[in-house]
Amino acid sequence: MGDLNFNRAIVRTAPRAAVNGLRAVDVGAPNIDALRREQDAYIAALQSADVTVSVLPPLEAYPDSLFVEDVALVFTGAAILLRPGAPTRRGEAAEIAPAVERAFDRVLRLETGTVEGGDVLTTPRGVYIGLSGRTNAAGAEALVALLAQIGRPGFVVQAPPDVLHLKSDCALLDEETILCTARLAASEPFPGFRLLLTPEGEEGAANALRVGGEVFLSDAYPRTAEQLAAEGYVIKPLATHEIAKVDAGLSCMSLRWRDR
Ligand code: CIR
Repeated sequence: MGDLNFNRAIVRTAPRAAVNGLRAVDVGAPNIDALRREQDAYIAALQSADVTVSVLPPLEAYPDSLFVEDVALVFTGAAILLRPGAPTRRGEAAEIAPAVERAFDRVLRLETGTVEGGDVLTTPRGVYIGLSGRTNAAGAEALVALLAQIGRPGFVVQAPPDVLHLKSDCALLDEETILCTARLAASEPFPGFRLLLTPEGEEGAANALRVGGEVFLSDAYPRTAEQLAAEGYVIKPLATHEIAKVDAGLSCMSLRWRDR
């Protein structure tokens, strides 16, 4: 199933400027060496899940450019270049375009509004687009039209207030199950899916990532790990201490797809 069994990924090495990444609340700058160690462990985890990873060079002009998920959507056979809502990130889409064009024969472009990939949850039943401070209605509607061109139904939902992205609060665990915060689940955005709710106080765990047979989960959330293990999921704990200081989690550091 191509939406979980990825075998290709694109990542971008964190620039030194990542210490100046955008953050809603300043709890101090990340340590760049420690942040790169977290990124290296993430890349190694993808590789050990049999994902071939292309590593792009760092972009010092774009502090948040390691979060490649936000600038494009990738599917088996097609990709869509997005328009990030954060003004300091807008230029990142053009920077990733050559790598996306090398990897995909078919590349569509969002031409209006804003959408960041962190607001887009791809499932086998459809692609959920969360309205947020970064993704607006014009962008979401234009994206639904582009998704229709590649045979994917798109659904516009609302991200909870005060979260960065829709996927700050949810992750696809398998074809029918979504890990979700209670505050997102309250708006019933994913009809027909089984929802597993993150324990109170562990909302950040929802930015998890299913890769092959494993669920990449931040090691900061032991109760969620226990809950998912009890459900039969195999957990791959990964450190997110430094990237969390710039509001990031595990989905945001890669573009992932199955190439056939
Ligand atoms: C930003 O605010 O854009 C970055 N500091 C964090 C982006 C995280 N992206 C994601 O979760 N998809």
